[in-house]
Amino acid sequence: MIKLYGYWRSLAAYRVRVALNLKGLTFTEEIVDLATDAQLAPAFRALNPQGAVPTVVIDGGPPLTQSLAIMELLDELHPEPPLLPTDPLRRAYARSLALLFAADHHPLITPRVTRYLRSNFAADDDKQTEWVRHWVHQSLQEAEARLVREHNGSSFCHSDLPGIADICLASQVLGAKAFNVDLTDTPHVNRISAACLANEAFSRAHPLRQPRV
Ligand SMILES: N[C@@H](CCC(=O)N[C@@H](CS)C(=O)NCC(=O)O)C(=O)O
Repeated sequence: MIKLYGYWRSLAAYRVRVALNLKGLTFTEEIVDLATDAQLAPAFRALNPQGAVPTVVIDGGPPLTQSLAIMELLDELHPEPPLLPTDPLRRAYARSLALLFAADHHPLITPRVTRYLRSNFAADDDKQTEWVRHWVHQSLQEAEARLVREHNGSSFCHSDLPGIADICLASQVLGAKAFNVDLTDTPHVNRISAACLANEAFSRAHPLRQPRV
């Protein structure tokens, strides 16, 4: 039995939901209400000291954190359909693009960062929105430049199957849409994100299709 601790609008939890759906795995999701800082409660921090979702428990085993590590574990435990291309160079491209989003850009827009901007730098709602838009747009422009160079005409970023790079890209585009970021300058990103959203595994995981409480 797979238990996901997540939250409807968490982009990182969305990634894990998509990966679970792509693998055809059944899971239950327990809501950690980020709106009320439930992630900071001692009971949840006992599961994930970072105080962040996603956190996954498989068959009552140890809690697993970090969406990329969780997705790669799922891929190793359930190899079909693969979440990484078979060609070593394309695997490296896929991991690198996934990290661009999950390691470098998405962390900048998490609640802990915007909370700190508010409490320590007097950033009001407008300033926080400007901050989020800036980093989300920059990440997608950087991905666009990468795809111009790396894309080989496949349906998704690096292959004809959606994988970790596509999942991370789709999550960041959801963030962009939520903050009304103008994406007219990222056509490759937009085409791949549309291909992802047309896939049932992605649409079922969509934030707006999740329970909120
Ligand atoms: N790099 C982590 C990010 C985890 C993360 O920051 N999750 C956010 C929601 S998308 C969270 O729970 N944040 C709580 C907070 O910032 O207080 C991953 O990919 O799993």
